[in-house]
Amino acid sequence: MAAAFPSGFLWGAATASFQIEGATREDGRGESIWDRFAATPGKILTGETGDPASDSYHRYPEDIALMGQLGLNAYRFSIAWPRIVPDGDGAVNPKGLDYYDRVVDALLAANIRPFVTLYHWDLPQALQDRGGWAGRATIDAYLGYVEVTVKRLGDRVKDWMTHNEPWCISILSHEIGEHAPGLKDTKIALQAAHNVLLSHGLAVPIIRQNSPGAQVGIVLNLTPSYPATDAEADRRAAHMYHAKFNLWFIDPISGKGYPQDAWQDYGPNAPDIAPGDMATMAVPIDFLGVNYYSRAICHDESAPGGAIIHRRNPVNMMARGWEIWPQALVDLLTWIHRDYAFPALMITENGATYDDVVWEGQVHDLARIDYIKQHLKALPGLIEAGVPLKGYFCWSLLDNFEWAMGTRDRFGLIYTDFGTQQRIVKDSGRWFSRVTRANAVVD
Ligand code: IFM
Repeated sequence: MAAAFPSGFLWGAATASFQIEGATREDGRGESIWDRFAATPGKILTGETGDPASDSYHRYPEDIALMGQLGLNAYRFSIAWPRIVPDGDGAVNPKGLDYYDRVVDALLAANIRPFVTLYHWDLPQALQDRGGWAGRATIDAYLGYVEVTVKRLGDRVKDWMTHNEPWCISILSHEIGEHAPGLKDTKIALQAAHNVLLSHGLAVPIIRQNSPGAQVGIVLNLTPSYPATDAEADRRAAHMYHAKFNLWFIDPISGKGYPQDAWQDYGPNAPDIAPGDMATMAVPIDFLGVNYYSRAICHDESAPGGAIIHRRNPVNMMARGWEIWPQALVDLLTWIHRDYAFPALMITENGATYDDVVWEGQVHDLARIDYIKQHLKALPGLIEAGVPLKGYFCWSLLDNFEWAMGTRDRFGLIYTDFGTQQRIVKDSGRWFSRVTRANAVVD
């Protein structure tokens, strides 16, 4: 018996501007930190830049037609801030607004509900030159960009997300240094995280004002952690991972403040907080977007072999070495529903990367089908048990520029030939179109 979803469930796919658009110098777009980072030798595994990526700046009508073929009723995409305000603040570029206007109209004409992420990592470089997210000036600039964008699109777009994955914006990019701007400084990273969450809190009322009836949320990447053994030290390590990776972001936006044990562990690197900040970032939201891919298994930090392992069973992995563990998605949604009061939850990203090959014009990505199926299967039961899950967005619509991995890591339901820009719906895309039409997990 197929596991069925409630009527009105949202079936979507997700993308991000820098990952799909290309056309980085067209129509007045300014430079972003990802343009600068990708142009720096050694930063991107394949040596590629954001051009042409999947060339969706030009090919969006074809991509929207493909969404129709997949039976999607929603599409999550992001706006490139440097197309709208090329220098971060100051002059607005009308051609940037016009572009997203056309995308939104084309989506609506195809009966696809646009879910717009306002920040998915392409910060204008001019703002980074003035300190980026570690400085409060970037918050002001962000609010100006948000206002101008929502004013223009807010009559038609009614679903907004302020940020995608604040952990990646701050820690991965400013402490680990794997993403733009490529810094390695914990103090700066935690200040950036604080300012991103604060900008979220300040943006929500601006969005509501300019888009009457809007549903507004934020997207967090959450990774459940499990101790590698029952040893007390491993359990402590798993808890600290959870506190720094998950609670550090979900607690402040829910009015619980920063987790105290992680705060103490960070010592002098903890962020500076101004009076009122914590209340501001705890503004009530309409939904939480949850991005889930894999779990973390944690060792005592002093044990040999590193603190975190991402897999227990080496045969059960996607191409990048992330373990496939669908139960963690169930644990995650159950925990969020139990401990927080978000009126609605969306899975805003879930998906897998494999080394797809084209064989006689087709892509037989059975492993991806299996991954998505395993993750979808438990959801109807959770919804029945009261978890307010309203939608599932697969990452990603089509193969694209996967950040530091370049185009090596393919996540799409649709294959992109990066030489010709030809699209091929993969077997997973065909299967997903049966799921979206049946509103149920099918074989
Ligand atoms: O491609 C990214 C996306 O931009 C953010 N979430 C994770 C995806 C896969 O790595």
